[in-house]
Amino acid sequence: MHYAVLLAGIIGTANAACPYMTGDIPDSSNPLHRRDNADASAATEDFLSQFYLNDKDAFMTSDVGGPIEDQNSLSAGERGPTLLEDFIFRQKIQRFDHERVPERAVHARGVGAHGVFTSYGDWSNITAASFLSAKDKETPMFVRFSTVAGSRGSADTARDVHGFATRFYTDEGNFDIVGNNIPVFFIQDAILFPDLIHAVKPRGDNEIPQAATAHDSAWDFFSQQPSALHTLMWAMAGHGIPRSFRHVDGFGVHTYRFVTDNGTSKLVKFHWKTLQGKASFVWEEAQQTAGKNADFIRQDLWDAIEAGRYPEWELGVQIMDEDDQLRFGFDLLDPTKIVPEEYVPITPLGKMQLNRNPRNYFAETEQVMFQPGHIVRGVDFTEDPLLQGRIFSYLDTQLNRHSGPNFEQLPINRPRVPIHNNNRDGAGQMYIPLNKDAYTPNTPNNGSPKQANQTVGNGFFTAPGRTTSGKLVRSVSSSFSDVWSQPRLFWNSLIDAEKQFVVDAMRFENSNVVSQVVRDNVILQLNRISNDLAKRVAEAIGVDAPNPDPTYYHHNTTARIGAFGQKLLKLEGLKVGLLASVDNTSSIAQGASLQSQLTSVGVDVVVVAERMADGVNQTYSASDATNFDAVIVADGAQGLFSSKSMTSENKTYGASSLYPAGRPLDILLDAFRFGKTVGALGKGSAALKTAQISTDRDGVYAAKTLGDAFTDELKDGLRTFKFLDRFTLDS
Ligand code: HDE
Repeated sequence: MHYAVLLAGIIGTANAACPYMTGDIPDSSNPLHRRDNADASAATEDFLSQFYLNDKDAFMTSDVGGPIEDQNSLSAGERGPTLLEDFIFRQKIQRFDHERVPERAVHARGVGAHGVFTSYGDWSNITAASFLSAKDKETPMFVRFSTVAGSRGSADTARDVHGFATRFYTDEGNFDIVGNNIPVFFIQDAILFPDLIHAVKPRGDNEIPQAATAHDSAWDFFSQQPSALHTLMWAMAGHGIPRSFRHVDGFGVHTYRFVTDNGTSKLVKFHWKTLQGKASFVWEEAQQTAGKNADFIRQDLWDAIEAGRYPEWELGVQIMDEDDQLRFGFDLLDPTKIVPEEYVPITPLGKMQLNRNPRNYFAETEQVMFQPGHIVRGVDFTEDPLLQGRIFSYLDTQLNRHSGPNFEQLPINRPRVPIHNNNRDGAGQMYIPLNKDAYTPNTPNNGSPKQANQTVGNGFFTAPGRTTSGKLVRSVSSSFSDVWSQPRLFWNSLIDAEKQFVVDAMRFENSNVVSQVVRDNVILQLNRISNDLAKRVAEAIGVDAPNPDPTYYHHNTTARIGAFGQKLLKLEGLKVGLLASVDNTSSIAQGASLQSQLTSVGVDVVVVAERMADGVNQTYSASDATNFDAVIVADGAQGLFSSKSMTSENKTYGASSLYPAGRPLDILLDAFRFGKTVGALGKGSAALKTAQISTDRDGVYAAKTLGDAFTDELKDGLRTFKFLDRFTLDS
């Protein structure tokens, strides 16, 4: 039924000559068809606005355009039964009953945004892809970030791999890089995907636990299918709980091919590097956030874009020769492997900026249908068996979600170029094809639509040099068999605090595993990566410390692999909580002064007090350390932090009954223990004393008055983001 709404939207717009509806030849004056320097943002607006349905000052109609005069159902007499004849009632209820489409089988929880890709140069020496054909060439984009395991209503901060799906609406059709924020995957053969997902998803009988891997079946699978170990290490190390989507890198995971116009091919790995810098939560913080604001991460992206703080990523590729497939000691077709940047550096190709929120979540974010099979000329697949399976799966799942093959005609999926082929009919067909002879070859239409390679010589997708031969086998390639050396490379490359986070995460997850056999198997596998890791996890989960199993042990390391320990590149969209008191107006006024010093770096100050008042943005009743990236106690608010206010002898449970007992002190303490910057102004430093937080510690700042010195320290603290010395390491 939603097609009817779309049609109504189209009919209601002025752009009756839209080339997408008529199939006209591209018009070079149309920004959507300009070959270079197109204003891609305007192009998105131009394109999507054809489909906007604006109800302003309109009278209500039924789906077929008749007027609806009231909202009462038709009954036989004032107190009589509702009549079947009431088509208005039936249509309204029926439409409501059909509002949902099946949520995605995986990656159900997500958030989308529009953006623009700008090429840094003319890359025709490595690819014929037209969006990379000229310096400054702009291409409209849509991106959807997601978690994997949780259902559509699950919390954003569940520990998980995160989807990073990007679509380029290029002038030669849609190109999707459907990637993740972790550069490797759990399995090597697509046929195991249902097993992986069934193991990770909630139990079959009681549907517990939601959006979590801390249960028997997940760890049973991970420990019996050790190809999962590498991805698991990344997820446990902090990449599984990012601070926001703005702060994650993205990866194409598989090796792909780039093909030039003359048919030369190279192997490439896609990388999206965040230009905000990487930032992750710590586990207790992520858990607390899930309860306090399950929408934390989608809200972060939405708010940043609404405020004009457009997040950016650089698209780069590692470029390798066809002959390099086995050169690095592992197989480039194996999706459980990274190519260390020391072996092959990343060549930056261009930049993506996300600059526009969707106008309607369902129509855009829910209906966007990414597919690894959406490639453009100049990009080709490889024989990676995971990728090969994905090319089938995504199309199949879209058919299920949208009950037919015409989902590519939905506004968010529609290529921004005219479509001409002999595909016909199906549920919800939106075009009225004028060609009555839908076959090739044909004479009535002079052979139209013509095959591209017969006309412009640029028709091929498949790299002309690709060959394949071999016996039919059902087996994993022997070149895929070492699944322990790279998890060890990852472990070796972490800083101590990150290693501790891995250990803590595995202790947490396996403490929830009931089966002793599964826990034993987990330690057996971890011990193939590192005896240190295995012993530390074993100690907490009732497994004997194992002796070293050194077959895959080595001392190699690689750079830039962790989620922590690197300074942020931008502070935009971070929040500082200023803990103030309505009883001291000057404490509240410090909010405006602090804000004026932080506006230039895009940081927001949130003034917290006992109740809403002038200059107060949030109450203690609604606040929590998870709301802020740094917490500062204002001069004059120290009275709210007396330890006495924590005792039950005080019948008011704290200085005020307006918020839970001890809340201001909890905010300060939690911020400190989550590794955040904390500080105090003037007499506010008494609060630090009460909390026993020493100003000698890194990331703890106290100043008599608010001035440049203090805000510089605060900014530096925010850039550090997490003070890792706050976390206790195993000795
Ligand atoms: Fe997916 N995956 N996947 N996946 N995947 C889906 O497609 C699948 C894999 C990824 O925001 C589904 O439209 C198989 C790797 C993202 O809309 C489904 C295999 C990577 C998204 C599917 C994989 C991903 C999906 C569910 C193993 C990173 C969300 C709904 C062969 C490179 C896209 C849908 C969005 C979604 C199948 C493995 C990323 C069922 C069979 C590896 C980001 O088709």
